[in-house]
Amino acid sequence: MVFLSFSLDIHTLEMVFTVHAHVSWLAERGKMSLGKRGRAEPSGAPPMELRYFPLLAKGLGPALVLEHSGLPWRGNRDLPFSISSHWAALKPLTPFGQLPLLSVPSVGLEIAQTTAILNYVGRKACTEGATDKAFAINQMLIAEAEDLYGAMNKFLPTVYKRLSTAEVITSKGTREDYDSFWATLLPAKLEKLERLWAGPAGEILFPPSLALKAAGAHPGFMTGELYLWSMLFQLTLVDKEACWPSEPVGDMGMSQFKYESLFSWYAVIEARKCTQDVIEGRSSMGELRQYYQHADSGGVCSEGDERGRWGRDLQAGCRLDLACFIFQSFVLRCTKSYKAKARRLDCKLH
Ligand SMILES: N[C@@H](CCC(=O)N[C@@H](CS)C(=O)NCC(=O)O)C(=O)O
Repeated sequence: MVFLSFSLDIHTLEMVFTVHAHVSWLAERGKMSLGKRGRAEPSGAPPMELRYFPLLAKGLGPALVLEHSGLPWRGNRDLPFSISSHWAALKPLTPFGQLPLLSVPSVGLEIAQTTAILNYVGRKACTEGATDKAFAINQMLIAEAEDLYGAMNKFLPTVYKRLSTAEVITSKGTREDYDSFWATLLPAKLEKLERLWAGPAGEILFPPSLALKAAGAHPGFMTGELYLWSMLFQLTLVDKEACWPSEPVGDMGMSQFKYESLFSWYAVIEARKCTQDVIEGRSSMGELRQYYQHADSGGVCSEGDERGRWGRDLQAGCRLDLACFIFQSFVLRCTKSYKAKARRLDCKLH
């Protein structure tokens, strides 16, 4: 609420700030004229390709970073890539047998590991932080987003896996662990981010003027910001109130978000068209479905109950794998017996 009312005053304030302030802020932040000034491929080079399961999980961050980069890219929808038709054949060709995978056909590069993908695109698009300070903060945010993901993976159920119970042990914690994630672990992390936003990160993440910030004059976002945002967005989908609690201010019955700076930043990124296109399924990546679920939601295990493995679509992929394996074994046996026969014949002839 505070954020919204604040943005109304902005146009008056905006006049006060000089072009110089804006330009130096752009320089600090990492520039979003991107490909043009960055390390982009020559025009006409084939676009980068991002493949992932049709889920938010670790697909949202790279898709956001690509969409915000302004560089040409193609994702699941336009490649096309689907689990049932392509994953089984692709898996053994990927560096670590996992997705996401970013292919750069112009240089014959296959990049696995989300953080490597983010850093590669950041370097290409000059969104990895232009100064040493911005670069360091960007890396901190990437690492913190990874830590958050690790915690989500441990404590939140998904469309494929439920929490552990007395009867069923999964790789997830129990309901008690789930509750303490929201009550203790996450707030501790959000408080630290809020502190960071008010300090050194804030200097870089926000323009020198509040006016520019609230007027939506952000030219773009660093990769670490977008990756961190992708985790906060997924947490917000699971439990918005727990992520963004309000607290009373003054005696007038007013309230504001507890993590005010963090939330303002979150809301600015959310409002961006590039962001909306990705989360609404309009980007080249197509639809990315919610992966992490509220413990009480009907979405838990709605895609399959693999208790440690991936679900429905992948099972189809695995069945395909098995069929290929049986077929290959058969061919191998035929080849072996043919070779043996040929050897015997060979011996007879000599
Ligand atoms: N550390 C890797 C983890 C990648 C990962 O766990 N990928 C999962 C989906 S999120 C996967 O490919 N699972 C399917 C499989 O292992 O066959 C990263 O950040 O990219």
